[in-house]
Amino acid sequence: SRTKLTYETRANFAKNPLSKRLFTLMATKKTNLCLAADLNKADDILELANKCGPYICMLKTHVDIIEDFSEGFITNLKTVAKRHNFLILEDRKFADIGNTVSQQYGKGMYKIASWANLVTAHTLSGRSIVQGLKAGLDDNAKKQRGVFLLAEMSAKGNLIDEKYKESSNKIATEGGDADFVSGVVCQSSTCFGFPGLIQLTPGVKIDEGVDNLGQQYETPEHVVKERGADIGIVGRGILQAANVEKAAATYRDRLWTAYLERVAK
Ligand code: 5BU
Repeated sequence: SRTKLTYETRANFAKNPLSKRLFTLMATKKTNLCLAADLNKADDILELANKCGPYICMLKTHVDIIEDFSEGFITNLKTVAKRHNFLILEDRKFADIGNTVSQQYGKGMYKIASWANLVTAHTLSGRSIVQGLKAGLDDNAKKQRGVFLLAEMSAKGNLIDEKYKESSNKIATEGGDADFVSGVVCQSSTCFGFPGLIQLTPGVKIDEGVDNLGQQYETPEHVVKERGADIGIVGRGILQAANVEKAAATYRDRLWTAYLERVAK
């Protein structure tokens, strides 16, 4: 199964240039940690990214929770991403018809398509969600962008069932637009089988458990070895630590060791 293959090997299966790039980045930088930078001030995000940059393969943003967003913030974030060699994932969770998604992606205040290497999208509206994202990009830009499709969520009581999960997998792997899909956001190794896609799994914390708004956590070892995560997303596990840099290093070590143990013969 895909979970026994190394990231180097899986890079060769990737149809989307960004998943190939991300697999390779993970293998060379030796990290499968994605940091969820859920902070409300631009400078705080930049400071966090600078401190934790050496330990992460990707920084995940929710650009709509930033109170002082500016183009300058994006310029600085891109500089930090280049300095520390990580990709930027805007967790926008697009969910509308293609024509609207195309505008939400490229236009408005945030112009997400101009800076986010990767974005997330729900599959609720079907294949046209991927087509909508691609529609606003020129041929060159299409090769430098990708989407993670949601096939499962970590929230308690979420409405996603087996059939929805299977249909999401089909959108991610079949048809002419699958080359724009970098991976799947999900909670289990049965979400998809194609080794060229990346499994992104949120809900990761050393102290497993729940928060008071429905979030459910599992340990780094559990998500990588039992749930098939290729990349673990960690937010508050790092953000609320007394020393964020140390916490990032710890999560990196534990996620990476779990991956090495998973692929060991
Ligand atoms: P936390 O602080 O580690 O709980 O943050 C988790 C992040 O992952 C947060 O930014 C969520 O928006 C995101 N997330 C999630 O928690 N669960 C999901 O199923 C999806 C995204 Br999809």
